[in-house]
Amino acid sequence: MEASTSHDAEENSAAFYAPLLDHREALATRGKPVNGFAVISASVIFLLSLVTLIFNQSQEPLPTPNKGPSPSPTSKPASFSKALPRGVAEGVSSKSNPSLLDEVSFNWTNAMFAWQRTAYHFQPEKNWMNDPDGPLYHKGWYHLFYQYNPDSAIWGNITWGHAVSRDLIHWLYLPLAMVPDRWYDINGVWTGSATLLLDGQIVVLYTGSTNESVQVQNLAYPANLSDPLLIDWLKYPGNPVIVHPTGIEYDEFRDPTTAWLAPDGTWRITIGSRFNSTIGISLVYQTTNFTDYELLDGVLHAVPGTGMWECVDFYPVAINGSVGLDTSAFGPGIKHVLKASLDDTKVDHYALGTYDPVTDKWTPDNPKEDVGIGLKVDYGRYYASKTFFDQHKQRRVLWGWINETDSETDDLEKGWASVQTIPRTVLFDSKTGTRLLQWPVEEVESLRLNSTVFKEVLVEPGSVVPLDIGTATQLDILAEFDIESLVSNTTDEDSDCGDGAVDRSTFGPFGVLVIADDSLSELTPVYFRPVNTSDGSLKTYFCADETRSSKASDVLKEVYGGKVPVLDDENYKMRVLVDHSIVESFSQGGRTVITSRIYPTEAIYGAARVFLFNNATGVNVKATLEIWEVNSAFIRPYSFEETL
Ligand code: DQQ
Repeated sequence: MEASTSHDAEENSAAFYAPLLDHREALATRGKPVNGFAVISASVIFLLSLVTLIFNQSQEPLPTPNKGPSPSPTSKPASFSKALPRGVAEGVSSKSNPSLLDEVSFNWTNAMFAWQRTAYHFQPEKNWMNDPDGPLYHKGWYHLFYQYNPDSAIWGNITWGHAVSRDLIHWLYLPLAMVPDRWYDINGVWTGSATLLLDGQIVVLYTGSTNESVQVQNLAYPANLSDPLLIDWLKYPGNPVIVHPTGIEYDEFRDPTTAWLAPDGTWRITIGSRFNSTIGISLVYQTTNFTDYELLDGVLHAVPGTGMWECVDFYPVAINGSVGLDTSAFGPGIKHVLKASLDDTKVDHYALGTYDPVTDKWTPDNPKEDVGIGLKVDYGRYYASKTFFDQHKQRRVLWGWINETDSETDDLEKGWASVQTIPRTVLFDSKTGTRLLQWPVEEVESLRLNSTVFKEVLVEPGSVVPLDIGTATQLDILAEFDIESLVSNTTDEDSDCGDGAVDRSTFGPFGVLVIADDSLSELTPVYFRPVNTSDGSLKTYFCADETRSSKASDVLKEVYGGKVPVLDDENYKMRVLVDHSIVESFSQGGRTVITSRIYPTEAIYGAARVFLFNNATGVNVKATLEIWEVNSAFIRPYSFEETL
């Protein structure tokens, strides 16, 4: 259902932007209980704090990349002629890949496009989706809202799509929760978060892009809390509840977080922004009633050089514990995770640190691994992630958006764009003490069908071993690799993931090839690359190589990866979820995770296979695997006639 329409012509008349450019006037216009002096002081203190902060079995080696001629060219349709990525002009991160403009279009068939749709990941029936919004659990149902264009497979006209699930796997599409129908969100009901209050109420804060593309924060709530499906949503008549403060650009102020209750009994939220063109920051607001807010001095955190922070997420994790924590949890034995989605690079970064609820500042454990310059949530195609505390199962669950890496023209042709990752539980990695662990929610295992076990399969240097498992487009793969060194005292250059899986070194790469055809003309390697560096340290990289995933040239194909700690008593372990065009790969229990977005043209339907490979020059690999075929999830529209 759409949001309430009870207001209002009067609000529309107030849709001019002088107030929004000046925090004081805006507050006066809206009659907020804050005096001008307090606001000026707050803005000055805020700016000063920022300034202070700145200063302070086949024996064939793996084939090399196909650099041969591309498939037959076709001319580019006129609709694909924009040079700027979509979204940027509207004041948001890019939502298309114009870098593909110069590539030769592939002759895609409907069968190829149809195969790309996933079977057990969440995606709308049709059209465009981006960020996950306001995930929550209410009266037996998981709710997922998402940035959605109901009219087309490209970004624009952004509404809140809505779906519910009993188990985070099977989903029912519901009517749109909120549409752009007010002056303060007419250019888009953008990203936001939900908070469950102590008395059982639910509030949502979201960014509205106004009729002049100014970013403001708005309040909404369910019309009927006793409805488990939360079908109807109301927008607060006094919206917007927060406008950008002095010193912050009108189009760099978005994506409010879930609120947390501070020890003083008042609520806090944080909102990402940018200061002085280059410094990524997160502002903190205090509220008691969710309609009136006070900007607190300074910022939660800032990192020079990281640019605009979108979709900030801030939450506690238990240092020793196997359960997730409520967003307001605080005290000994707890660390806080700060995550920002970097507009400049389209990468989600996080860091672990300590939150001081008195000063409302967060300090990273390791400043060298600060937000935006250290760990990535996911090293692949992944953005705008958001967690929520699942009070039903006492766990923190993470959602992330997998954007397309093909052209808009192809998305329009397919009629849909984007997928959400399998929801993941998030825990602190007490073994390393420096990372999070992400793991697919346990419910995904309910989709496992028959499995095949392979024990200690020997994979010699330079070899590829087929694994006979039948249909290989929907898989859950658990693999463990033991390596036996054939050389001594060898060191290699530390070259991260190298130039992909064909780049051989002494100890790697080795791993699996998924969505590969028999002739290995298309394949996606997921692999480890251990390196004995000259300084005596052993490092391991976990990587996914998309460069030969498709014969088409009009899709982005990256080598993704990052370092993964492999402790002395551990083997190399990976879990790989294959779902048609999505491959989600987890190493060492989820210390390093990579999502791949691939568009094969031949390794599809019955032609898709799985192989082991070892492209190291100096190790034998013994691989033990269990591979499940994975059922499709039921994801369909909700019928109001049915009884749930
Ligand atoms: N997507 C939303 C914004 C957010 C961006 C707009 C991140 O609120 O900053 O669709 O992908």
